[in-house]
Amino acid sequence: MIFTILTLFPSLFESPLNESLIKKARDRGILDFNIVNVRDFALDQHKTCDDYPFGGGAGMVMKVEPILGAMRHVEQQMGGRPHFTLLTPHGRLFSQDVASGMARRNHVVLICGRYEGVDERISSYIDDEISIGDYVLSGGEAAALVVIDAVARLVPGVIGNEQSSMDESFRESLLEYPQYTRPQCINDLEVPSVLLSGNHEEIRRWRRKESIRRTILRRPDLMDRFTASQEDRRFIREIMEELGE
Ligand code: 6GU
Repeated sequence: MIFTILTLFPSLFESPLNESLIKKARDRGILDFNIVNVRDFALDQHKTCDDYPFGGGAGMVMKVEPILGAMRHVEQQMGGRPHFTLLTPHGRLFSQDVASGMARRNHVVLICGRYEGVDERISSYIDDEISIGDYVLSGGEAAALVVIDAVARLVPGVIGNEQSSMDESFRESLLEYPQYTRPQCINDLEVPSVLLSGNHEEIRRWRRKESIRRTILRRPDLMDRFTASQEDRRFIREIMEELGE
């Protein structure tokens, strides 16, 4: 899978895309990255990429022509029209489902806008607009890295099956259960004894209940699209009783 990134700050991507999982996937030829400097496609001598907003107001607006120039360059380079996504705070919300959809594409282009915005006419040329959450970033670059990380781990071969089942559990809309490793005791903080019992069925039940407890306490919104089994409904009743005590 190829990610092309259109940005005014190409150097921001150097280290994050050359470490760990993504670096290994690159070395194995599973992922490829193509970083394009939008400034190279500015039309004037000064390489201007932003300008004052029509109608007045604070901040600058990113111009359309340099982005369009970079998009045409990518089409010619790749011999076809890839899927173009603009990263912007007013896009639709990124999620595990959006990531799965992207992971099925051969070539995704991520366009990093600056936070004050891109000239609205860019929307006539792109396929999707995505935001990663309800907070303000100074540009789409950090968001692009989030999207790349989430999508890359869904591309076959990038990680083992063990990990991918963890990503699946988020689609089931429950938070992960608490994890522990050695030592068994740190400053009086003990590992829950059930995890040392060797009883796999008891461990499974404990983890399931703790996943549900966390979700109820931290992300009650996720419970709306959770379909509980008979066992889950019993756990929910128990958790509610425990909370009431
Ligand atoms: Cl994609 N861009 C910016 N600038 N801010 C954001 C965002 C994107 N997603 C959340 N906040």
